[in-house]
Amino acid sequence: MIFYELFVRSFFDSNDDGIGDLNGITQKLDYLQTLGIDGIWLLPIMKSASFHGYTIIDFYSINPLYGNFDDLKKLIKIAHEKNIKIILDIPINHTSVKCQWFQKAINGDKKYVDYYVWQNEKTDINEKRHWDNSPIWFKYKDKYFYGLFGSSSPDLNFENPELWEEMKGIFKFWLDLGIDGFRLDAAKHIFDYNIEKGKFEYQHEKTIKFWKEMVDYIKSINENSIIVSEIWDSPEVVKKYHGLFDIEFNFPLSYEIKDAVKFQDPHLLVKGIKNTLSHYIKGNVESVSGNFLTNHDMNRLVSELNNDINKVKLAYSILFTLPGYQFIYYGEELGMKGLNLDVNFTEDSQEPFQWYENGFGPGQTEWKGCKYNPPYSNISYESERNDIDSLLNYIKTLIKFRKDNIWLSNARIDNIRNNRYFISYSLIGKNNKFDVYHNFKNQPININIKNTEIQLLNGS
Ligand code: ACG
Repeated sequence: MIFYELFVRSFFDSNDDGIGDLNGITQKLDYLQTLGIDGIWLLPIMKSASFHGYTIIDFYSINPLYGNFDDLKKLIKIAHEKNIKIILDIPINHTSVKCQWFQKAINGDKKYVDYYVWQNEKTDINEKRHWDNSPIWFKYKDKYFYGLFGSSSPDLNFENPELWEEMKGIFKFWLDLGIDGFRLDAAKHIFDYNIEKGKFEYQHEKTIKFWKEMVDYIKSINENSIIVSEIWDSPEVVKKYHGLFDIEFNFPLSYEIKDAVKFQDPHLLVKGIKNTLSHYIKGNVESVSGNFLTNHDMNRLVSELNNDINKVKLAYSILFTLPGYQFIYYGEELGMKGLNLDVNFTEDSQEPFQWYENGFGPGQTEWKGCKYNPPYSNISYESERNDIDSLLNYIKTLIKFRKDNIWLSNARIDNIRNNRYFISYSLIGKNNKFDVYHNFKNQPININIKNTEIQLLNGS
């Protein structure tokens, strides 16, 4: 399966307010179908005060700027007619400070006080987030609350069993509307603060127990639902969750592919494959690897690879010749640019999708200016759709290759070899086998395959 990660605000605007919306996606389903994707991952669409939507005010609502429930149902219906599934991003680790639950908690409603994590006698309110030193304790009126993702998003307290039931209600609500599954935001963080010890600590066993119950519940409503987990961590941590979710995002592989291409070092890719796809080497796949190069938290690929389009194409060739499913972040198929210099400030990789070369036209979103993707950059649907050499058409070809060879998703990897400039490996299915070669040098190289000298062009 190939998924398209879609930021509604930036995609297509159906009502001329400059902000993308659900009807806009419905209008552009033909584009997505022609691209060849099988599923859309909608970034959060619930009511939220933040531009990205990860701070939810009401889990049972749709951001009015994006549309209403009828719009969503229509989108799902037409997407299904085109064999496209819709999965929803669902950030349940925290709420917005504007959420009614938090407002009631602040006003002393006991039920909701227990929904959040408050300072106790052991708390060190100066403790910082382990990966970037951001504060995690915030004062609201007279109390400090725990907010791993910042002052506007207090963490929910999953020690409280009532919340487990509340969450099931939320999953059911969206499944009943026809949603095909979920992208579980911040999945490793459900139990990451040890209240008894008064310190930050990942408690993976407890988190796994929580998700097992949620996954079983979701599957009891729709056994075909698709559950994707976001666990941004080392392969060792990701492995703890193997088998729990249908698809696991493979963050370490995304780094290894990009670094291998950037530094022209195939050995890094060998390392990435061995460390993160070992289950495909052993042929024992419990959770599908969700492979991607970039997402909304990261630099866009063209910027990451210093505008070297050959390297960009090589990275995509690698992505589409590994087992697992692929996720493409919107706009990446055009080669849009953007740098997220700070993980707390992600607007620069979420710029309006560029439909037109001059920067305006029907449906073009313009909720923010385009710092990285100004008009007349030759990065637009209009300029690329009929250009046979465009990145858009390159990616379309790769998607088509993948769809013609569905067996690749579960292929076993064998015979991984590399030298200074190339890597080769075999992908093996029940009745099929491909030998894959990627050339990392910026010029053709000669290699010997079965006693025949073959020239490998720059790329794959
Ligand atoms: C998700 C969303 C993101 C969203 C939130 C909060 C969560 O995609 O858009 O933020 O709803 C951590 C979390 C992820 C989270 C990102 C932003 N993503 O785990 O769930 O932060 C290290 C840490 C990771 C960390 C990553 C961030 O371990 O946990 O992700 O850094 O850079 C090696 C290591 C690996 C290390 C990496 C990178 O690979 O093995 O451990 O990861 O290097 O150094 C949104 C907004 C935020 C806002 C929030 C409320 O974007 O600004 O605050 O909503």
